[in-house]
Amino acid sequence: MNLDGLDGFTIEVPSWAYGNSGTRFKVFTRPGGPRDPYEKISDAAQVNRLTGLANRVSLHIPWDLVEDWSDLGEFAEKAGVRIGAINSNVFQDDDYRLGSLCNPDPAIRRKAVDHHKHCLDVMRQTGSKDLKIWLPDGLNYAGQDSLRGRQERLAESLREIYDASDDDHRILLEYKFFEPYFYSTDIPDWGTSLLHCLSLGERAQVVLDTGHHAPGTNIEFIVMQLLRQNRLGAFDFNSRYYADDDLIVGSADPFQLFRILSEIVAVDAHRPGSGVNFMLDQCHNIEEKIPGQIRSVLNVEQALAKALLIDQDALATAQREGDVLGANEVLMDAYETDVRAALADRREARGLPRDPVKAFKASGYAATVTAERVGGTQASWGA
Ligand code: AOS
Ligand code: ZN
Ligand code: ZN
Repeated sequence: MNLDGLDGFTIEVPSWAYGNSGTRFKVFTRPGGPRDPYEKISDAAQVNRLTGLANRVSLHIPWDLVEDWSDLGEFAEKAGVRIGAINSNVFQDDDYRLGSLCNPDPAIRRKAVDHHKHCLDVMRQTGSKDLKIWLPDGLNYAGQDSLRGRQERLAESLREIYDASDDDHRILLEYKFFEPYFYSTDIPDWGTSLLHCLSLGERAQVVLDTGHHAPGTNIEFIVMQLLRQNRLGAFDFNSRYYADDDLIVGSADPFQLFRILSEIVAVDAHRPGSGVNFMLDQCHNIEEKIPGQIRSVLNVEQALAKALLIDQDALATAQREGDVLGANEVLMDAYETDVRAALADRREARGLPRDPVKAFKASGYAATVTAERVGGTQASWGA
């Protein structure tokens, strides 16, 4: 089984996956939860240590504020990881009740643009190259604000952020069709995100969060289309049942994950340097967090391994000859192949544990940090 295509493939993990999280009704606390960004990075580093797959950690500003960014960067490197995308946050401030970059009040737009400029500064100090923007902006009622006016304000605000960024920075623009407002959101879909990116410039690219679509949406079509335009900047991988649940990627629909990664493999976008940042955007509310993240990166690796097994020549022949069932069979043959033993062998050959979840449990890390992390306040989804 040739899985060489996995060489160099990595996944970025989110700092917010390790802090306490929960539902709209209750945040659950776990013993040993991280109290600051350093401890979140230590937890994230466990995922990389045991899988060899997760060498970057996304940060969230202001949830992950520290006094000395280069110190945090050095700390991360000593732990074997580095700082990945910087996520702005314009959804936890009273000022943003009516929006941030689209707000009708120019003073609030100014504050939101300045926050993004601050994030660019954090990137300069941490060596991060990606500014990831997800906006909570939207409307609950028809007529509440001008749909068109908000797009103009958005374009203007994004322009200022883009122009303030460096030549080696990327602006990653995420879309979501609902929440926190429900009549409309200001970046509801990939088309809107892409239009803004196209007018900003080449360094602006779309983030596809797999949880942010209506049921039944053909996500792999969107992946293909963005790749065609060279504008797929990143994924936020997760799984959903009804809404943006941020559940473990590949847990609800592993076949969908395979289909998405098939489009990636078709144009070699899984290779390092392709420009697609494969990130997780997840919260582990009821399961253990570090093993949850380990499971997530392994699920992505497994789906990618299966996508790499697709016999592209046989597929192209069947498609050309109009062999409908034959073409589908080529895809299903790859998907149905059990790659677990081959992946375990591959890990072993690289000095990694065959079963990273089991190895984490045996490592005693959870007990050690529970003993160490006494006092202070644990970080929660948010701070
Ligand atoms: C929100 O629904 C988005 O998925 C964003 O990516 C958000 O920044 C992330 O969930 C962390 O809060
Ligand atoms: Zn997301
Ligand atoms: Zn989301």
